[in-house]
Amino acid sequence: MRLVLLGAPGSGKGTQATRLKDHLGVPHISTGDLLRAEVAAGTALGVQAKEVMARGELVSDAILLGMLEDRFSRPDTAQGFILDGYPRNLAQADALDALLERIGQPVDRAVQLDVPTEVLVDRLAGRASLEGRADDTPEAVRHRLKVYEDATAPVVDHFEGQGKLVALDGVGEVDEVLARILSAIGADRA
Ligand code: B4P
Repeated sequence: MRLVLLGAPGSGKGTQATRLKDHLGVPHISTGDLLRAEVAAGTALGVQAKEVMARGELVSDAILLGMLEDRFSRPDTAQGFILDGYPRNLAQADALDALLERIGQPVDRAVQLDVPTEVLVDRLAGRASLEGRADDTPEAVRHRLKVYEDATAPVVDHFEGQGKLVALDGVGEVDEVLARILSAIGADRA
């Protein structure tokens, strides 16, 4: 299964991907986690990304594509993958299509998690108080939601045009949302 998870910040992409990887037996590739690992390791890329992420803006497409090409060169992606956090704009969507076509691993399904803004804001405020992530401050969250509306929402149409989109209600207990995703991708019958 080659799956892309779409949705606004706080919609549950990372939360669901962590669980889906165990159900599907494929790696979870989170561009947010890859970037945070670079920041934590203090690499040149991490130093560049740190301030951009803290402001809630998108890190440059070139950096993201380089990171993704590296990740997809590892053999574990041959069995499939769950991609979480990418693509975040139409240029990234086109770059992803080209990369996956080159390695013969096209996306099977893109799952969009729909969650109202007030729920997103509540969830991210909850994470801010628990984890203190630099980009979960109220100001950065407002900006991330705007970036999502402006740059990322059109990516949904990109996958819809390819007939690969599944849009789901992302509100509810984590296990309820997981069950909806598994059912929608036909992975609940194993
Ligand atoms: P991400 O790490 O992708 O952050 P995110 O959008 O907040 O999603 P995440 O997956 O972490 O959160 P989730 O909704 O699961 O990106 C962070 C930053 O990295 C970006 O702003 C950008 O700067 C940079 N970046 C990443 N990818 C990039 C790209 N492709 N291009 C450019 N820049 C990029 O969870 C949020 C909270 O909700 C959690 O506390 C969770 O516990 C809670 N939650 C989840 N599901 C719930 C449920 N059903 N009920 C209640 N709470 C729930």
